[in-house]
Amino acid sequence: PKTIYLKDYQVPDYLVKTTDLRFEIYDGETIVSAMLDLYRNPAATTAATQLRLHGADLELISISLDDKVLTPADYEFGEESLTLFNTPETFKLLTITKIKPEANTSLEGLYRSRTMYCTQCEAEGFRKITYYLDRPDVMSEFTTTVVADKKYPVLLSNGNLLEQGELDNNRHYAIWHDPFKKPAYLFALVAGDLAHIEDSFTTCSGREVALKIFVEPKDLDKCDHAMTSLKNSMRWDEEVYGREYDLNIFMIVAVDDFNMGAMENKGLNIFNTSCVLAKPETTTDAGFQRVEGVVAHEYFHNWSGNRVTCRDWFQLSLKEGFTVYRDAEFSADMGSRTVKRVEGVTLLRTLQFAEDAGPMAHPIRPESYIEISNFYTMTVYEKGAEIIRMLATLLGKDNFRKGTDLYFDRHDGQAVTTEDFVAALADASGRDLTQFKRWYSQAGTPRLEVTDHYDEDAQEYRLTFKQSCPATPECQHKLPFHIPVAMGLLGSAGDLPLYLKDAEPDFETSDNTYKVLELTQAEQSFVFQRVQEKPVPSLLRGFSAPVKLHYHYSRADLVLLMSRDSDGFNRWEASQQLGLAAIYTAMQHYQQGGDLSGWVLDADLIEAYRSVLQDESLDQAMVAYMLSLPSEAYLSELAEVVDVEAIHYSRLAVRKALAHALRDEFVRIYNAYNHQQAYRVTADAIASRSLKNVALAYLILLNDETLIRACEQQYRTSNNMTDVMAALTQLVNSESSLGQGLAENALADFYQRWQHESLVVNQWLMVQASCSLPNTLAKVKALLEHPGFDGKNPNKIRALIASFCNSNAINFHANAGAGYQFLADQIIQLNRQNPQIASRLLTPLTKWKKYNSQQQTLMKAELERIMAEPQLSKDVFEVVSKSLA
Ligand code: HT7
Ligand code: ZN
Repeated sequence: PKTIYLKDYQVPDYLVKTTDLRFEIYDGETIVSAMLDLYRNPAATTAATQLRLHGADLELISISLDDKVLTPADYEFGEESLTLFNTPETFKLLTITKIKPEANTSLEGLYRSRTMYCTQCEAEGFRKITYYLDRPDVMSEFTTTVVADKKYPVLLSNGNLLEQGELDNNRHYAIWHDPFKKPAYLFALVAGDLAHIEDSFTTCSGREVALKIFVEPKDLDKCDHAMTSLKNSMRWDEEVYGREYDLNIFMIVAVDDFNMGAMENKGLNIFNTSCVLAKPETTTDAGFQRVEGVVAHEYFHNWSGNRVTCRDWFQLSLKEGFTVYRDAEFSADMGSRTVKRVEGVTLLRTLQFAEDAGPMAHPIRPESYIEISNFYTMTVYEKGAEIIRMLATLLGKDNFRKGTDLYFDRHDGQAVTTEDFVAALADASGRDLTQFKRWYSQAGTPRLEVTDHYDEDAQEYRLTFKQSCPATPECQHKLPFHIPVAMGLLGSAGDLPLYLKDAEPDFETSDNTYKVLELTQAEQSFVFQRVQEKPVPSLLRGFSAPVKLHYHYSRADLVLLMSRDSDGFNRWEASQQLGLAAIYTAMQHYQQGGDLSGWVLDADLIEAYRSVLQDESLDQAMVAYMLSLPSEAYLSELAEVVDVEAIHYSRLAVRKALAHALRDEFVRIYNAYNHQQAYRVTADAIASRSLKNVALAYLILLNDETLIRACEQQYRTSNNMTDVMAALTQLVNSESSLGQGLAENALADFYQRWQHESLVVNQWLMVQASCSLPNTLAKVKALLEHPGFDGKNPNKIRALIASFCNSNAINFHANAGAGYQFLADQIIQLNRQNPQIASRLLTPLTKWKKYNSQQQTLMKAELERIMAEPQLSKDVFEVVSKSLA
């Protein structure tokens, strides 16, 4: 397969003024007529006389240019292309093609999901619908006619509805017009027998917008949360970014078969059901929060992505990084800012840092790709959002807003680059962001080594930062990054005032206990004056940059930070550092052949955790997070060589030790919050449930009959899925025979009760696939044959196969490679059926270099087996070949 390079970018030879589409949907096939009004691009360097259109899996029925029917002499088919010869300066091109949505298992282009037809065109799916210039810098005004049998009463496309009516043969039609020029990847169409809820929103300029959420009729009772989230998002974008919605109608459609979370098609967002449906009985708190976040994310794309789009797919982070930043800030404003930051950083530090250290590492603006679908990554999305966050930190609130205003004004209706984005921010703020742009072109996670020196006589405190960045596939030697380090200094009584030597007085903030230091060199020092005691530095507050920070904190320092830091994020971070140290001590013991049963922790450590439990000033959600030890995934990311068993058993031993030592506190907390109340989805209510369930997870480790029965009672009597799933998870993972017996009954009961709710069945699959007890692989294999599983549905594949391989290290890496072989078999099967999903499943195998030599050999052998498959998709080929390189 061919590699595409950013350096080879060329403007398109032709542009499309208008695109008129007509879809005739019949059982088994759809006829697509496309009338394109084309003109030579005035910006092209030479006057082209050929037009190369993209097209894949299409049957061409006819093609005419300015009413003249073309013959095969006038054109040529290539791989995914159709080239027309002797094309004039301007012309109208009419193509008629036949496609087969029912046979489309890739879920790109037009396909059938259960009872409806729907589309997914990003990134390059439109070429599976008709021949087109399927690239984001070709923007056109679309009019779409959808014709179908009346058994599909709802016919939708982008923009505003122009007309609808009846036709012969029990058929009907709808015509939609989108007045905003858009690239083909934002095209959407839906036809189905759908129910909807409806609301309206009055924009800041007083325009009335109809809001509709379409779902299968059985799901109509699960749309309210998405609607509330949508209205909150619309208001927030007006207030925080000055962005108003622009069409008369905004629609969301929920689809059960979907490769990703959702898609921001202009005026017609299409959502994975898992990201739009929610009600307390079927959806966990995390599910509710996901709906809120994804609804906001897709809505925010209307400006950051649709009105201003990407010039080419190398610029993907222009819209995705920025929009993730916007949705994270929205969620922070809707709930608890610190909690949202802890969750965001946890995701980044486990999954994105691992990606940045592996064979698929790439800068947020990659230089090359084989298959662009492989670059919808944690790096482009999550690290991309961190880059925007750093810009916001460096510019300050007002300048950042001036910058985004300028960006939207300057580039409305255009397809632009990340350079254009940074230029707008630089121009609006007057800041030089030249060095900052290295974040766009250099991959890898920078490492910050921090040392300090306190001069008691001079009352001066010096902090020295050394930055470095490991080599990544595209670059061996990195230039220093521009890194904002938000910080403060703690004395025995809390935050100290900061007097930075040689610094300009800080006009922007009245808070003199908080500073943003700007690192631009490989090594840099900062001296603070009038420091009356040796301080403990609170560094990288709010995780102000996506780096790995190393400073040698003593346990006493961490206890101080955990209890006194004014920065909530760093309080949590200190708790994690304490937890890490405790796990490392146990790991050392285990790796030297020691026994971890009855493992105990130092008394001062126990007291530190006890004080968190007793700290009334803390948000309960933060208490829950501070008591949760670093995950196995994070421990693996930090390890040079991952010792799967040592990580699993040491972490478990520390958890058991905490459970024994703090039993009374956990019981008190569990009882205090375990009362049936009407379910509410407020931040406070979510926090209480989360803390109670963290306490339960500790208590269940004690293997105490009363506590196990309490857990089972919680499973049976709770009125919401959060508490039901929390209890079920603990029973399923319980090592006691009582717990195992109760788990078996509960699992049977759960399926019996929820078998008709596909999303709930997915949670049932997930809890079993993630069980850390032995023999889980056999259970997972058996579940592949269960009626609750469907090998064509991405959500089911993620729930069962991906959960086992990504969230169950102790089982995935056990049994002499049986887990690896299982995964490779699944990937080989999916390679042709759904290449995007097959490729995404590969991730755990790509990490083979981080394991011991025996595991390496076994994992590599499976990658080689996949590589030897005939007809490997571009998606799978790219990831496997880069992993083996
Ligand atoms: N912009 C959307 C990307 C997306 C996608 C990409 C590849 C294949 C399938 C896909 N479905 C949606 C989602 C978003 O980030 O908003
Ligand atoms: Zn997005």
